[in-house]
Amino acid sequence: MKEQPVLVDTRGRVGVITLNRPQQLNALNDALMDALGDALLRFDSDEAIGAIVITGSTKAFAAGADIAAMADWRYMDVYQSDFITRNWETIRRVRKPVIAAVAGFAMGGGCELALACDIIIAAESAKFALPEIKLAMVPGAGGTQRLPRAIGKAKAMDMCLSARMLDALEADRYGLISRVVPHERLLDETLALAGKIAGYSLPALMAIKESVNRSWESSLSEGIGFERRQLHARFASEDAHEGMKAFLSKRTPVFEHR
Ligand code: CO8
Repeated sequence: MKEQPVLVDTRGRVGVITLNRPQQLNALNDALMDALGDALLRFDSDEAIGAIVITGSTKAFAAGADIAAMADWRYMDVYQSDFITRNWETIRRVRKPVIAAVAGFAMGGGCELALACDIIIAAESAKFALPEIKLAMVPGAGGTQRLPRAIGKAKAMDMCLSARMLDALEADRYGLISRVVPHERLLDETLALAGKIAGYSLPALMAIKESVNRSWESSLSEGIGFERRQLHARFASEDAHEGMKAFLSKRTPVFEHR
């Protein structure tokens, strides 16, 4: 039977997507990226799902774009197939929280995929690099844009120009990731976090995600204005009234995700 490039599973309100090309260290080819995009959009439109986890194997989250697939491509191949935009950008359309659970190598496009997620949980074994320069390539899936926003220009330039690899503790210190956990606890800790997030009111989560992302792309006053509208809109939410009333009557809120 043909191997599936991604495996899809659900744990309560959490959708779990596992990159599944272990022999190639989850190198990202078109089939994998198309399947990842499909799985993300399916979970995003599934009312029973409140958060999404993307993970890889114990050795690699993903070692980058598939070099074997790319080696013979020419300009017209990538231009006409709309390489990157066609399937790499799908993750930007997802409105629910997406958490990357990273063990082992997150390199090149694999590091960029993690950077496109909302939260990155790294095992102590995680290693992050944008080594495209070694191939005379450039990070082309958002690396030169998201990395400096995440860790600042000085560290980002160092990583992009020298191919410097960061271990999990360095990545944590520089703000590239959200948390470091023991290697063997990666999935349990990530699923616990994702489950907790998925239990909150989904429209509130979506509003927060949209608002934080807006902070990357707007001036402070535009961002504050956008946030204000999100705040006002909360008063149209049944969950917000339930959350506040439950607090006042010292009971656990029951959210209907409305
Ligand atoms: N593409 C294709 N195959 C890969 C890749 C990859 N990115 N990475 C590893 N593999 C394959 C190896 O060729 C090897 O295959 P085989 O067993 O058939 O020889 C297998 O996976 C295991 O790899 P190694 O034997 O090399 O394992 P090591 O533990 O010795 O080394 C490393 C692990 C350090 C991760 C090493 O494999 C490595 O350096 N890989 C390449 C990393 C890299 O350069 N990534 C950037 C790729 S370019 C990129 O992402 C461009 C992004 C820009 C646009 C984004 C969309 C494409």
